[in-house]
This record gives sequence, C-alpha cells and structure tokens, in this order.
Amino acid sequence: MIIVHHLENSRSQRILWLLEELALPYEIKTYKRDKETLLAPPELKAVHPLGKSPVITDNGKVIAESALIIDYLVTKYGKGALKPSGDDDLLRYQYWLHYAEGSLMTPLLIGLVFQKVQDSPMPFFVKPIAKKIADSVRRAWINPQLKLHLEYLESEISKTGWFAGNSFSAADIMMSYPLEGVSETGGLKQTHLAAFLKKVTERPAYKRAIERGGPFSVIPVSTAK
Ligand SMILES: N[C@@H](CCC(=O)N[C@@H](CS)C(=O)NCC(=O)O)C(=O)O
Repeated sequence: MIIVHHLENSRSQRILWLLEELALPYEIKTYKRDKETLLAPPELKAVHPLGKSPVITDNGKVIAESALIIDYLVTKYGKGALKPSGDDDLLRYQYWLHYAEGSLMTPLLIGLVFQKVQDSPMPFFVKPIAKKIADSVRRAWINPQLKLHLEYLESEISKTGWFAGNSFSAADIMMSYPLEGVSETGGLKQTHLAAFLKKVTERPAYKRAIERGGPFSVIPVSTAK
C-alpha cells in the first residue's frame, strides 16, 4: 500500500492529485504545520531525515522529492498514462519535472523569505530598514527573475495548452504548484498560464485530492497570535 505523508498546505497536494488521476489505492497520514513557524512537525523526520513533505512509503521504500515521487508512481503504476510518448515530448516532460522545483521555485521561495523577514516582530525603528532591504531585493532580483520565468512559461504554454505533448500529463501537475503560488499573490492576471491553471484545477481528480487531503493553499498562513 502506498502511504502519502501529507503535510497540510504543501507540495504533497501534487502527489494526492496524481494518485487520484491514476486511480490508485493509497493511504494518507496527515501532519500539521507548527502554528508559529509553519514548519513540519518532528514526526516527519521519523519517515525521512529532512522531515519535508511530500514523502511516500511504498512496500518499505521511502521516496522523497515531488518530481521523483511523480516519476516513480507514473513509471511503476501508470501503465503509460500521464506521460507523453515520443522522444521530444518525453524530453520536455522530464525538463518540466526538474524545472518546477529546480528553477521556478527559487525566486518564489526567496520572495517568501523576504516577506517573512519583513513581517516578523522587530523594534519599530528597525521595521523601515527591514522593509527597505526587502524592497530592494525584490526590485533588483526577485521581480526581474519572476518576470523572466513567467514570460518564458507564457510563451511555452501558449503552444499546446500543456507543458509536454498535446494532452494533460504529470508535468502539468508538477508545474501547477509554483503557478498556484504566483496566482495566489496576484501575479498571473489574464494570461494563458491563468487559463491553464483554471483548466487543471477544475479536473475532478484535483478536487478529489482536496476532499481527501483537506483544504489547500500554496502559501500557508500562520495561525499564531
Ligand atoms: N523540493 C522538495 C521540497 C520539499 C519541501 O520543502 N516541502 C515543504 C512543504 S511545501 C516542507 O516540508 N516544509 C516544511 C518544513 O520545511 O519543515 C520537493 O519538491 O519535494
């Protein structure tokens, strides 16, 4: 039995969605984020030393990293589904599996870190300095990088409406997570990327994953007082 170690509001949404698309049986073990730090609870470290999500266990094997889990499940159980055939489309498929975490998540994460620094408690006279530093990093690096990536992605998704090949694939699941992050911060507007995101998040399997795994937001909000 496949067990998904599912951290609320996290990348493990991708894995639940994929398993629903493949109609595979699985169990969910849910973990709550720390209310203040938003980090995963220590119990996840008992599954994998980094204590991050997603991680799955399957017949005694522990598998971490979204892209690897997706590739493992599609290859082992997919019977050819959700993966394009043909050398060129397959190469694109693999490219997007790597790109989502390896490239696109970087400016998004750095943006989140600077937002967190800016919002954290500090003496009132330090606050304007923290904001100034965060704003200058956003202006000098984060925003230009995001623009670069989003223009590239907009032109790629305009080709067929999918990231790899002519139909929905697991690469679209992998790419949706960072795009939902951009969308949550109002960064997609009326683009082909926004249309793509709407189309994939309306899929019944996406909705079933949320029914089973619980409500989902890419940017977890602190519930700490
Ligand atoms: N590149 C990894 C990233 C894993 C990751 O950082 N997961 C986040 C959730 S979205 C996490 O576990 N955060 C809680 C923590 O760091 O304690 C993947 O795609 O699986």
